[in-house]
Amino acid sequence: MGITTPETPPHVSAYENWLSLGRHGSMDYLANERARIRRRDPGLILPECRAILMLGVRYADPGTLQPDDGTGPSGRVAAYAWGRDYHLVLPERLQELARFIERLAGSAVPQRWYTDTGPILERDLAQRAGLGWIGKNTCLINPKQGSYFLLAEILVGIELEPDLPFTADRCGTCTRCIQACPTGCILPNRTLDARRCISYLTIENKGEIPPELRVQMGNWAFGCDICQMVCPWNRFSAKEYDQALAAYPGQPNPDLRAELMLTPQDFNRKFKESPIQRARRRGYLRNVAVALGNSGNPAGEPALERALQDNEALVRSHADWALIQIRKR
Ligand code: B12
Ligand code: SF4
Ligand code: SF4
Repeated sequence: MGITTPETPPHVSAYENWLSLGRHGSMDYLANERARIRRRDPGLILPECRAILMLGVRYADPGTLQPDDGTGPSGRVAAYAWGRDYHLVLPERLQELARFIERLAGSAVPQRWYTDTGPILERDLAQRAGLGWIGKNTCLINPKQGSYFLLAEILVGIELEPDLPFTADRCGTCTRCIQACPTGCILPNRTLDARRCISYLTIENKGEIPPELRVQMGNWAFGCDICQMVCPWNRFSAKEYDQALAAYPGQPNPDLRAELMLTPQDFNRKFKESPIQRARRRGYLRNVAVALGNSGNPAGEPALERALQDNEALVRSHADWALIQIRKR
């Protein structure tokens, strides 16, 4: 945890510039006027705000993943999404912390809390609260914790002494993440072109995945961890993580053929409390089809042929593409 003030985040201009270049793609919620004004001035969210507590919660290190058993084409899911959705896990904790603050203060304290979905530049504020630096991969990295942690914050209406910003840049001359990114979407100014990021393509993008990018996606079925997995700061970081975010069985490496067979009921049951719900069945099966196509494994053909009859046009078109990839090989 670190503490910062509600002043304008130091790199808000990087965010404005990023939006003006259209690098947010279809994530309109980042670009609307209300969201922009609030990101610039956290005081608009809570006029009584005097301090912001920035919090980090660790999730599993994908580098600890056991190799899959090799029985069939399997996919990969980003480590933050292996278990229960943090949007469901963290609010309870934030509420508890908010009550704890009130107990300490001995009276009601105006407060607002968020994790991810608030109009807050979380990485920028976390850097100013001393939690770490912004790496070339654009992630917030802590020298001891690495970057496998999520951010949350509580805005409070009491004066608290702010921590010092983390001003050092520990990336040095390293460029591993930039070299490893399959789609080359990491830009030299510590932002990325989200439209080409696998995380965006598999989670936020609701439509077709551009064919030229499909081949770069490998077997990622939801999110992507590559630019963090190659980061030396994650090699020696602490490995303990919050057990409320522990992986569901089979989740890190889903069997792609089985996933492609999920009915809407199966999907909702399986991913009821998982971040994968965000992609909806049609987005997830679209990703699974691409991953199967990229596997080049003929064992995927029957499932893909069945997916050609799926009710969702998005699933059908990506299954068609995937079959062509397998047969080409
Ligand atoms: C939109 C979004 C995405 C988009 C765009 C990501 C991006 N890099 O811009 C997509 C869908 C691609 C994405 C992917 C992921 N995301 Co995301 N995402 C967000 C979200 C909602 C907004 C981010 C945003 O505004 N982007 C626009 C850019 C311009 O802003 P920014 O990344 O915050 O960067 C700021 C700083 O870098 C700073 N800055 C710029 N230049 C410089 C230079 C210096 C020297 C300094 C100090 C600062 C600095 O200025 C920017 C603006 O303030 C935040 C939650 C939030 N409310 O902030 C989560 C968030 C950033 N995501 C998160 C996560 C976990 C991920 C993934 C790891 C998930 C995955 N495994 O698939 C990947 C990581 C990909 C990557 N390399 O960034 C975490 C990051 C935690 C961390 N340790 O950094 C956040 C904070 C969510 C959370 N509450 O935990 N994400
Ligand atoms: S998450 Fe994957 S695609 Fe996105 S920047 Fe990192 S390595 Fe590139
Ligand atoms: S891989 Fe290297 S350049 Fe990229 S974030 Fe990590 S230390 Fe920085």
